[in-house]
Amino acid sequence: MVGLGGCGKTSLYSVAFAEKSPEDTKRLSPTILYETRRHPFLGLQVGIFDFGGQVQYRNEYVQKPEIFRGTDILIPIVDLHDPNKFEEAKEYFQDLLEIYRQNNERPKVCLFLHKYDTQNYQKELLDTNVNKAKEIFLDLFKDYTFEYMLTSIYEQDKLSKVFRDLLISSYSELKAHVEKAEKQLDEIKAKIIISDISGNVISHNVQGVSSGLTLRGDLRDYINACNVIRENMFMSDSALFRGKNDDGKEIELHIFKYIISVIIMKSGEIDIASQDKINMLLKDMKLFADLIISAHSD
Ligand SMILES: Nc1nc2c(ncn2[C@@H]2O[C@H](COP(=O)(O)OP(=O)(O)O)[C@@H](O)[C@H]2O)c(=O)[nH]1
Ligand SMILES: [Mg+2]
Repeated sequence: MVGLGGCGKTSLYSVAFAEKSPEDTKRLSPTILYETRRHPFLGLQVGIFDFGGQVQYRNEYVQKPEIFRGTDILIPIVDLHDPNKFEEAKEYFQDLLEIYRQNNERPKVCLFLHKYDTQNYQKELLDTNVNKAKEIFLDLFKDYTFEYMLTSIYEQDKLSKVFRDLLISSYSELKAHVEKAEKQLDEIKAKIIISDISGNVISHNVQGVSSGLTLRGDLRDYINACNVIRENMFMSDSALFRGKNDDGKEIELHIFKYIISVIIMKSGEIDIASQDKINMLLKDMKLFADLIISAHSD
């Protein structure tokens, strides 16, 4: 993630990956030089580099092209609330592209036209700025695999999906699976959460179980505990855990290939059609886990 100081890099990270609310970001101080974080996702360690965009730091790391080596996905960020800085941002991105040229690398580029919201900002101005930004930035990355998004930390669910899709985009077959699962979830009359073993939510049909990509703490702990039992007691790569009470409430946790977890919550008997769909979903998630494992070994 790269962009001028104050464009929203640290906020994006905090809201999507670190369980912060959009309000929490108002107290952030500008990133100095650069910050790196590691985030487990689908069994890989994803490195997230938040490059401070203030001019004194920018000059420093533009002179160290090696910092940028090995980028898979570059996310240039433009602050839509600050159109007077568009030209400066453009120059900065051009400097970066020059570095990638020198490094002989061509990361996939996903431009965020960011702060696409009307928090302390006028709607009419926002639309004007989007048009202006498109004119300035869209052809800058024409030699790259490129897409752009309108993003805002105030749309946390949408933002999590943007990051989720970016993170799985390197596994070509996975996206179709995720989309299929999402459709299946809509049709099932039980609460279902699909996540990875570290608690990154991939898809769900329950409100309020995640903050950004991160699953609620109690369920995360549950997955974690079951995963340890899977490993130490069952010594197999997949396992099923179940809990229920006298009122007919039930929770099921499936672990597939030590990487994917599916939680199913029922509040009583469910109809046969839904149960069939659940069985299909589980089969599909098993396949999904297999795909991830084989992608890793590639
Ligand atoms: N309205 C709005 N403000 C945002 C958004 N993202 C970040 N901000 C605010 O922009 C300011 C600077 O954000 P910060 O993440 O520190 O920028 P950085 O220097 O690029 O890391 C903070 O006050 C954030 O609350 C957004 O999507 N919409
Ligand atoms: Mg910052």
